[in-house]
Amino acid sequence: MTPLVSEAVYNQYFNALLQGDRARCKSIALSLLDQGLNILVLYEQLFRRSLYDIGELWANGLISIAEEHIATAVTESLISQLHEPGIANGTDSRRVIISCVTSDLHQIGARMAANLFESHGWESYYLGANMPITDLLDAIDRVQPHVICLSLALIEHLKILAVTIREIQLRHPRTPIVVGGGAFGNMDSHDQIGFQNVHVLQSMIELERFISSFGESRESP
Ligand code: B12
Repeated sequence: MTPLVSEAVYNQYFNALLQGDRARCKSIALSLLDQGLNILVLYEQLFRRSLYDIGELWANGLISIAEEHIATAVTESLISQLHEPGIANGTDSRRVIISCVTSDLHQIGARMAANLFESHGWESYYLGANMPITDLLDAIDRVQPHVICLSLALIEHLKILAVTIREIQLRHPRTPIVVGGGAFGNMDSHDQIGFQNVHVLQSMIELERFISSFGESRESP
């Protein structure tokens, strides 16, 4: 994706984030939206990029866990403050369940996905981090979603993902499953992970394309 947030603006934002300066981060984000940038650009080029950079600093021992936690909290608060839900279309609304897999605590990508569906008028049921499989299955039975999204940051959790998908597909073989998160690294979106009806998507831009092309003709689950 062509960078639309300049290096200078990114650096200002990143420095403010490192200092935990939420007000400054918010004002930079708002001014980008005022300039007409799509929220997805902020998701990718501001929030994702800065948290990846924070992750590198943390992994190299250059910032403390506290600084990482503050940056994460600032980002989560901005994502929620800047979110503008679309209008769900009553009983005809499409429903989506979004969840992290069991044991995975990285929930920001999942939150972005939930917001994105909502801004397209879907009813999104966001289950958050570290979701036990049995409770996820119960929620799916109850909500009967048109799409199920799963997120995971850690490669170690790919086995849990496989178990989760298998369990879901035993009960709901026709419901499309979308998976994403840092665990997929540079995997191409067209790569298969060995399951039918499972889409691997790398970013919110790709998810937006998926949502936009989700066929009118699809039947309800
Ligand atoms: C914040 C953070 C945490 C927080 C998370 C809190 C929270 N509220 O989410 C906490 C402190 C809990 C945490 C814990 C750990 N973390 Co951590 N964490 C991060 C950090 C800095 C940012 C994560 C983030 O939000 N990124 C921004 C989001 C937007 O990016 P994203 O998740 O990739 O999502 C994008 C895409 O992947 C995609 N996407 C994501 N989900 C979905 C879902 C769908 C359906 C779709 C379509 C797309 C999609 O769209 C998003 C936008 O583009 C990352 C650094 C990094 N590179 O991400 C490390 C990182 C992921 N963590 C790491 C590690 C090692 C850990 C710990 C093991 C540390 C420890 N020793 O305890 C634990 C593991 C906890 C667990 N069991 O899950 C490593 C993982 C290395 C690896 N194995 O691959 C990283 C990469 C840091 C690093 N550079 O080493 N972490």
